[in-house]
Amino acid sequence: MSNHTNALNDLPSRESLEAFWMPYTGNRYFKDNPLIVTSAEGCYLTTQEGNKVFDGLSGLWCTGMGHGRSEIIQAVSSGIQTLDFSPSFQVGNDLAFKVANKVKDLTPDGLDYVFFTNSGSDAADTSLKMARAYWRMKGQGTKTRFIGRARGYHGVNYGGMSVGGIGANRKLYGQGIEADHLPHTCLEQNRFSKGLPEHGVELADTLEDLVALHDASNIAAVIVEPMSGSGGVVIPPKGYLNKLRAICDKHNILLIFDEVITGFGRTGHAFGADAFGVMPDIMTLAKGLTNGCVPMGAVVSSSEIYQTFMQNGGADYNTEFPHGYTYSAHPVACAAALAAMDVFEKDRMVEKVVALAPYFEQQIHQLKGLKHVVDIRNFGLAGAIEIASFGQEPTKRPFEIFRHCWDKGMFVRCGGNTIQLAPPFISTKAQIDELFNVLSDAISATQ
Ligand code: PXG
Repeated sequence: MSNHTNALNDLPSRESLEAFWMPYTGNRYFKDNPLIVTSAEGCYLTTQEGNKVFDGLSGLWCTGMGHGRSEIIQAVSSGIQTLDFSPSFQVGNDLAFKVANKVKDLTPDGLDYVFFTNSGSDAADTSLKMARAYWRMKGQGTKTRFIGRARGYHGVNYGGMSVGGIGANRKLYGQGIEADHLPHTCLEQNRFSKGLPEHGVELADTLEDLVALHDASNIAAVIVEPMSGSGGVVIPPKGYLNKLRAICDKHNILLIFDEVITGFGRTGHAFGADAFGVMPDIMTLAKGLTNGCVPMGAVVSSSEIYQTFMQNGGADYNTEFPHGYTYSAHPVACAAALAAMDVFEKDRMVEKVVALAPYFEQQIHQLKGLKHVVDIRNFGLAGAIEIASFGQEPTKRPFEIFRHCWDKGMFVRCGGNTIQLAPPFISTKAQIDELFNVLSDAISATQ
């Protein structure tokens, strides 16, 4: 798959790579060893050298339905020609209402109001502001604290960073917002579990300890990913999310599900809330909402929350929620989202994931026993392989494995001490085989 076809002198010079300060990237290594993608189609990326690379992470968990979907491209092309921009403040574009209705229809009953953002990070911070404002409007303005979870990821803005539980994403930035963290649920007894792990439901009880510490009168919301993705595919133990929900109900604390990764099919259900049978008060979305092709996020809230804003908003021309982005409900993003949700339903993406997930599970667990493999976790079409630390450098081997795989025509993600996988929903069994063959060789080749 990695035949070098084009002449290397077509590649960009070292100097021409300098100006782009790349996000979440070792810039110095990259610019000496660049990996540049120039096109994508279906399950494959094409590199500058003309090599095809299987997209084992669906972009960054966002292009589950495959690259270059013609229906979405058409909708975006004609959408931008019809309406390139129109504000969403005091004026609304026609597509925005359609997208909101469609999101309302697809998400579980009871999540009925859709606030648009530009990204998952914006959605996380919007959800936190929504939660605090909600309590203030209810006359409970001391409810300001948030509770996240170790290994959680809620984007990079100040609120999401603070409730996030990945140290490397926080330690350089000083004071965030008031947040505590539940422990993560990656227990030793759960290693090599297939799907939902058996042990760890009791870890939800640490929420009771945090309530005892701060008192519920000071806590606005708990925010978790129903299944965490970039923290290393951490699957909730059986009964864990139900227990979190029950404790939140008991103490009048809002429950926010960050479904930026679990939304739109990844789990084999439309949303994580469906997969795990637990309803949040607020859900955040991004990524799969447009199948990744135009940036867009959303926060979906219960009627109770929306109506509280309406009832406490003052005169009816007053802004009830003083919050929003220039590009909230951008018409081009709306065109992409409408088309993407249409494809999601018409091509029965959830059924595709349900059909392929057992094979993915079987194949990922074949890696058990390879050297360095400490744990394997999977759910739906998401999986992670935890790799033993190289001395004091836990991220070194995963990085080497990622690079090795890329050279063999396979994109996998290295994140912390894991290799993460999120293949496209439209993958074939043969492509899954190839993914694990290459990955297995790469792990074996690592020192
Ligand atoms: N919440 C969750 C659960 C996410 O996974 C965000 C929020 C932030 O979304 P934006 O659109 O602002 O990036 C994410 C993003 C990885 C990886 O390595 C995952 C994300 C971002 C970067 C890397 O898996 N997810």
